[in-house]
Amino acid sequence: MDKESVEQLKFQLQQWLNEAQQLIGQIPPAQLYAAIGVLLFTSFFFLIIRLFKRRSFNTVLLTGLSGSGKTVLFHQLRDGSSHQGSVTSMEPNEGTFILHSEISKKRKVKPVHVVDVPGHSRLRPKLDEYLPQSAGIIFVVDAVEFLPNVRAASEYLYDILTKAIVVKKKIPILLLCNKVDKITAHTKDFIRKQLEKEIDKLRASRTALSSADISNEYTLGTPGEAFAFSQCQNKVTIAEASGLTNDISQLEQFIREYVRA
Ligand SMILES: Nc1nc2c(ncn2[C@@H]2O[C@H](COP(=O)(O)OP(=O)(O)OP(=O)(O)O)[C@@H](O)[C@H]2O)c(=O)[nH]1
Ligand SMILES: [Mg+2]
Repeated sequence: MDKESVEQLKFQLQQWLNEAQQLIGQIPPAQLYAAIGVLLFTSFFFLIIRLFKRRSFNTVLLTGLSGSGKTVLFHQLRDGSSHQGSVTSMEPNEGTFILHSEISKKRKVKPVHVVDVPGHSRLRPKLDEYLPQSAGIIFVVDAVEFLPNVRAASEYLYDILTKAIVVKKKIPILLLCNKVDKITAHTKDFIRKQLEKEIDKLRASRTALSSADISNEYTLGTPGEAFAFSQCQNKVTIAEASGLTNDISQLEQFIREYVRA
């Protein structure tokens, strides 16, 4: 670019600037301020929307003791069939998909990120990796082999309910009584009451352990009252399912309540 064309460009720019100044001068100040106000307001509005959007997570976690049926449920949610459910999982199963029952729907639905965290105690810490972005936790309970495992299930549930992130973010929890296809399955009311009773006992013993054990950062329930899930800060609901016979509508309902389609 030679010197002349630079000069020309400068001149042109100066002219445009003058014109713009004149134009702005012609606008009444009130109108100008209003325009700036609207501009600021809309940018602010979009910023807020973006922030909220980022907060709406689509991860749900399947947790619970080994053998409760998480992997079968995972496959039912994804494929509508129960294959690969009979071996103990050695690592988390995860996938982002549209629920199988929603595939035929005409309108577009938001995919769900489902993580099946194995119940083996060595693999449970994996749960912590997924908690920060989870929209809900499904705690699967074997409704048939319930009584022999009530203590272990309550301990695991107690650990989840007292995790700082679960309490602070008020992550909703679904207690899912699975295997109701079997006539020997216990009712969800019975299971809820037994879990509450067992957690009440745990609370007493763990509080007595004193502050030396700080792995559980929050105390559960209302002091001086028998423990009930209704005392939890986060919403705890109870439902039934049978992964084997694909009776999972209550589970899907919970998922869609917290991961909007
Ligand atoms: N009757 C009945 N059996 C079921 C049902 N769901 C799972 N099972 C059986 O329970 C056993 C364990 O199921 P899994 O899905 O592998 O259990 P899991 O919770 O993934 O276990 P881990 O991976 O060890 O944590 C399998 O033999 C399943 O066939 C059900 O709804 N009804
Ligand atoms: Mg499994």
